[in-house]
Amino acid sequence: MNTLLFMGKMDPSDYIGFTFFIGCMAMMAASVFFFLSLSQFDKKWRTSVLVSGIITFIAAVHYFYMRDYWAEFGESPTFFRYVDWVLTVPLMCVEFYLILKVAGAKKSLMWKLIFASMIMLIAGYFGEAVYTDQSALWGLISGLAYFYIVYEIWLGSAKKLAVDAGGDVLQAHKILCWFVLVGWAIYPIGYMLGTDGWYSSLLGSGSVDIVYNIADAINKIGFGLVIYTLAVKKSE
Ligand SMILES: *C/C=C(C)/C=C/C=C(C)/C=C/C1=C(C)CCCC1(C)C
Repeated sequence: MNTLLFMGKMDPSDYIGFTFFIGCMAMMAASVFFFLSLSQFDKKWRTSVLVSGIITFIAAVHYFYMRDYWAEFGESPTFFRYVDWVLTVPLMCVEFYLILKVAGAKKSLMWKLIFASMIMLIAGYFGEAVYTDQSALWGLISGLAYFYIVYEIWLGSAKKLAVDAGGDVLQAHKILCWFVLVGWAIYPIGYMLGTDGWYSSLLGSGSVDIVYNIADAINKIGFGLVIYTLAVKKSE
């Protein structure tokens, strides 16, 4: 069957399928919102909002496929999920760089964050899809890369730049830092619900997808709105 045209039957009690559907719509709506707002910003801030729109747009396309995959197979679309993340999470790292450029952020900061995010995601994919009997180990490696990102933006060079920039940029940076510390921390919970490890006796197992879908909506759209708000303030 042509997956592009296939419309899976929706079971009314399939609440996981429902979150895939809503996720798809929310990401599409957010993209339209970000794209159509572009002309109101000063040139300097347009790129940041454009990247927010690209992030939600990439997610919308993946949600379209994931929704379909879920409807057809009733399984977690782990592959599409990670392809989505591998594209969108580095773009979120780019956002940190873009807003801190006013304080003289160097590309090396961006590459450091991107590199750590790739380690985080590749290790996560290994643990969730490839070496599933070593999920806890790969989860740990992924978690270390995650904590490196948290360190870099909360206390490291990114923090220093944000303080130098001050004002609206510092405020936006702080909110984005909270997104990474709290919003991103939802993902390892999903991972632990979906894989076996020492944590299984504590958490049991549950739906990875519902956790990931909620986390994506918060992080991709919320993150984008913080950037949007900053751009609005700076373009006044
Ligand atoms: C839009 C998608 C986003 C912001 C995805 C973020 C994903 C993570 C922060 C994933 C983190 C993981 C760990 C820290 C350990 C377990 C494996 C992962 C990949 C779920």
